[in-house]
Amino acid sequence: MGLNLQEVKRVKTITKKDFIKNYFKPQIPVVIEKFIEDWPAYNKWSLEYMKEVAGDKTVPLYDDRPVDYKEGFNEPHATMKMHEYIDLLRKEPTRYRIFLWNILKEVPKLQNDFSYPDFGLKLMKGLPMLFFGGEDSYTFMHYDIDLANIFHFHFEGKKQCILFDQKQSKYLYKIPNSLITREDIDFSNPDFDKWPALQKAKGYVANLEHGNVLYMPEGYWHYMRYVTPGFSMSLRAVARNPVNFSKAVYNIVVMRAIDSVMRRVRGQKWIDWKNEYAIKRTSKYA
Ligand SMILES: O=C(O)CCC(=O)C(=O)O
Ligand SMILES: [Fe+2]
Repeated sequence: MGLNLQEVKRVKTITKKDFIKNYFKPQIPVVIEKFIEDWPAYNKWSLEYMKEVAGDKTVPLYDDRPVDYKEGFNEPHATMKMHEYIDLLRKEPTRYRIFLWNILKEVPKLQNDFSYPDFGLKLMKGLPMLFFGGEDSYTFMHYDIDLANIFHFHFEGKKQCILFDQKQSKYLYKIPNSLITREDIDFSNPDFDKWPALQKAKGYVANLEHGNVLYMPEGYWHYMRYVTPGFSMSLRAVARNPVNFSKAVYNIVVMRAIDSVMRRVRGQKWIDWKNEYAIKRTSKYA
């Protein structure tokens, strides 16, 4: 038996009114399969195209090593030229991922390939982020610091996303003062002897293909596995729920500051304490 996951509902396309009523208001995820077929990106965006337009850029890469107290928040583990990275992706499985790469800043002309869709939410225009991954690489389970509503557009290849809402946090071995779960949990095949509380969590799974967009409601946990090499773009809209909005402000102003002070003062002991506390706190719910 695996995790208790239901498939995210899939629709071919959707009106603004139906999106707001059926998904945004009740905060339910959805995959829209054919929303971007009129974007130039739908036909143009591939790994090959990214190599052409961004080949010379130096890109920040992340693998799945655990958090190290010496590293800053989201500090990359390696860098490469984009053309080298794309060749590597196509050649063999690699753990290296690009995470949170701002395309407007890096390759402004990519802006011409997409438009900001009108879902009835105000999208943050300055922050279209790209994510790349090789076969079988994954982005660890986390939620975003601003608890935003996220629209995740996928290109080339296949990707699997596992989602949980914030109510499930107590079953997920969440690390205190951070936005991640225990990094030694394999969410594609969790060991319930080691992580029994996970059996109580109720979540969602979505399989994305080229051109699909996944809507993730405010503060949703997400774990993403690249089944084949590919990339995605996320657009975001500020959390509207006042509780989520205050959590976002707290995370950005207080949580990050606490973490950087504690890493400096306590070093690895702080990281170790957080990891142990995650087990202690979640075990009560197992
Ligand atoms: O696609 C990924 O690798 C991660 C995406 C993500 O975390 C996000 O869109 O917030
Ligand atoms: Fe994220």
